[in-house]
Amino acid sequence: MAKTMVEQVMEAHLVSGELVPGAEVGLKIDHTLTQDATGTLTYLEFEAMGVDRAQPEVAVSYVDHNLLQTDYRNADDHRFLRSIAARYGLYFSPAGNGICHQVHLERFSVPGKTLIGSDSHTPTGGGAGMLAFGAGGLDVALALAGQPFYLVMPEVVGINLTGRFSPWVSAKDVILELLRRLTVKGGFGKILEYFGPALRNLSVPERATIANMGAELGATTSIFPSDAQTKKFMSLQGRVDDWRPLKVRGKADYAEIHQLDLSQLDPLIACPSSPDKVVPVRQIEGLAVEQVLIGSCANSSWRDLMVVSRALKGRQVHPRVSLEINPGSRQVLENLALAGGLLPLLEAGARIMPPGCWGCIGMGQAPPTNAVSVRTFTRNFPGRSGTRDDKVYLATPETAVAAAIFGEIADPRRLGPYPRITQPRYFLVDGRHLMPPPDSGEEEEVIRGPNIVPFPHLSPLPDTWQGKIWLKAGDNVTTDDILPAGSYILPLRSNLPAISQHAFSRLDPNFIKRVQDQTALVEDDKILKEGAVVGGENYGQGSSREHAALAPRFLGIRVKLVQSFARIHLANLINFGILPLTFENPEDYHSLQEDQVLELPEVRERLLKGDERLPLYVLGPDEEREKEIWVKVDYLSERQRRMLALGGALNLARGEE
Ligand code: MIC
Ligand code: SF4
Repeated sequence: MAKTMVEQVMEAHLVSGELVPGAEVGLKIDHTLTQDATGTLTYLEFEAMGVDRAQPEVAVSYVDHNLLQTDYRNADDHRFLRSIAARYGLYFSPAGNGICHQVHLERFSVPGKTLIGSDSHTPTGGGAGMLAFGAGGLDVALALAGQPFYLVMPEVVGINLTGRFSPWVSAKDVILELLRRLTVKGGFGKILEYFGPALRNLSVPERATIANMGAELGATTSIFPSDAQTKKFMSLQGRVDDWRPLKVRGKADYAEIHQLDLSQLDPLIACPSSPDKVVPVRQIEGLAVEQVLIGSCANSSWRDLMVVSRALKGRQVHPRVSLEINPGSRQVLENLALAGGLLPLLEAGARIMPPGCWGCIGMGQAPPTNAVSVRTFTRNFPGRSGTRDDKVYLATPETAVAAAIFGEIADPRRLGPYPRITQPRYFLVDGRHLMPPPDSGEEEEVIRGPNIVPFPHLSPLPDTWQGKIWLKAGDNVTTDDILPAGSYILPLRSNLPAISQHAFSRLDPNFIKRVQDQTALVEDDKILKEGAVVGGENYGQGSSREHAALAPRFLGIRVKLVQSFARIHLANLINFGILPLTFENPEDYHSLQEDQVLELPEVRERLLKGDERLPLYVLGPDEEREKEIWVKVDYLSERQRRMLALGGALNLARGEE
């Protein structure tokens, strides 16, 4: 059997472990990226490691998320990131350059290289044949310090793409179809490897759209071959020398194979409020729409905006609709202008934002109350837009522009002849705004604003742990539920004590008050100083933000007991010394309630010994053991067990005992 592309790239980067699904592997990392909302904490962690210069071949710090500067805080973060890049030898991409994934694809992607980024959509690079992972900031900080990236070896799943898109169907429909079939947890523990005859006609930006939203499936990452299309993309970027081939030479042994015929796809749309609630657009046609947003790292390439522009040419945006365009990068915007794509957008009544994430993470662009908002974005988790009870639908640029023109959800085929967009023969490439690292950073001063608070010391795990269940949640809890983003909370990303006050506010607006009341009441009572959260399946899906692990930890949550975890969140919990436990018998979930007191006897010793299952007791009013439950920790490596015992990865990296 031939090697999968994943095996080929992993073998070339393997530092430790074996490529056996379920085993821990350590990989050498060639590129790192951060964005501003996760980057400040990442660099505070990196600084705490005492390394003088960033070690990867390419390390880039992007500013694309926290673009509203309503006071000094986001602006201070941007300045801090610029100074850190100069001090430690990173590229710096300032506000206005574009979304990290789009810019990285354009300016830095190299087939066959490894990339980790402190953002869950880092797999976008898989569109250009990179093996690219979303990770917590601490994992990125460790890679910056030259350490390997550790992950549990996933299964490699093949996706065979055949056929050609029919008019008004495009790349986002492929991933929406996979979300419809497999759901938001269908990709867990898997890497999706794409192949098949359809790739001949699929450009790198289209592949990147598909790879990007593998994150919504919960997949570890996604990868496409590097072929003639990739070479064409890289020559348009003026980087043909960076091109190298990557393909399977023969028949690979995939764990499973999914068939997808592009010609059979209809325009699809994900309904509120989960990316897997996918239906054909025609099923919900006629629903009045008030906002249409086009952009995000999934759909803001030159092709995406050109198709919108062509569809709008000579037409007007419906008076009920606010159409807003968020270009993926300065390069996209420049080339859109060059190809005559900007004027039809302006004439039709669209609002053009500077390149960046904007409303995708609730940084402005919140929809009105009760309004339907159609977006080409990645996620529509409840309230993420900034408006409570929002109604956000996710679709292709084609379906989005149809909604903007008709003022209702409409099958884009109603728009008539399809303006197929082919890649231009020439692309304007201007790298002046990406700041390369200076030769030496020793003289550079790191500039910190008052909102940038140093990283706290995390306490080690006690021998026996006791604590209360502070929250019981259901299935598919997102990191937006655990720690919301949006324009009010994002400026607190560099200030852990402040941002912690918003933990779980979506699930229970009284959470903080409840925790504070309890801990204040019984200052000296060890039982109530720490807490646990109980959850269902796919706990922690969504963003890579490590704040969603760290803020609860800061408040005293040391234990998370759930039916299953999402990958990046699990890694983040371990990095910050939170015990990630799963039920041996998932039914036990139903027997636990908020305010019950739990005990994990001799948990530290059992963990370090390598026990795969642990006893957990529910305690009665006099600390008597009322009920025994068995919980699992069989997925933890020896390295992770040490981290948990010490209270987190930084304590391990600092050599604490
Ligand atoms: C997201 O799309 O949820 C984000 C905002 O890009 C996050 C990162 C963050 O929370 O800063 C992600 O996807 O990892
Ligand atoms: Fe930015 Fe949205 Fe992409 Fe996250 S998903 S990186 S917020 S555009």
